[in-house]
Amino acid sequence: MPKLLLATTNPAKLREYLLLLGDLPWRLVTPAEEGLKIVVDETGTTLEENAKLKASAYADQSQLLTLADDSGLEVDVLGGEPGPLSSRYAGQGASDKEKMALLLSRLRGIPWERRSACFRCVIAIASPRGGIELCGGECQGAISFQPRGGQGFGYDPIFYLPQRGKTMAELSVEEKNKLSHRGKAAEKACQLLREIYS
Ligand code: ITT
Repeated sequence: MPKLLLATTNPAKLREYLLLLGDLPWRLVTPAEEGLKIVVDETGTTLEENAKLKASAYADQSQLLTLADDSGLEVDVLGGEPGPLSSRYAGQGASDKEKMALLLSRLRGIPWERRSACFRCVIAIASPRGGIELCGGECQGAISFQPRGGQGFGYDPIFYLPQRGKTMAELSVEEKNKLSHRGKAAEKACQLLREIYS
């Protein structure tokens, strides 16, 4: 089976992708397994630009078909912040706890009806020959008043899903994959991969 490189440094994201893409006729490999140590400067201003930067940097280095994503949380009352800056929201190296605390402090006093938010994920699939394809997915929800749940990563404990009556961090990885922004983008990525690259 040919290899497909999952170009992420985030172990929780990787875990989600191993399940989401597990049925594809590619052997899923990680940067660590391929001995790759790349730092990609996410200098783009959009998720699309940053997803492309990551996927093409890893595809160049590895010479493998490569999938990367850039994802983020958009909070309506904050004009779409933190958006592409989601991972660096409370400064480079800040913990998930610090990022959530900062976001909750920015939303202090904002009532439930105005706490709507959306997780977005853009996947880029880059071929070592230079071709690149994009697809995306979204998940609507609201920012809760305090964290709840111990699964997932990032902002999951404060991302409330009204249709489930739970935060994203109260779902198992399988349940999260069924409704998440990444799950929806990965479904399209699977179709693209089967159509274009098999
Ligand atoms: P890679 O770039 O190496 O893949 P990363 O964690 O830095 O890892 P991003 O640049 O895409 O990934 O940053 C996205 C940030 O947005 C992530 O660190 C979380 O804080 C947040 N985020 C994205 N998807 C999320 C999800 O499914 N659940 C919770 N938070 C998420």
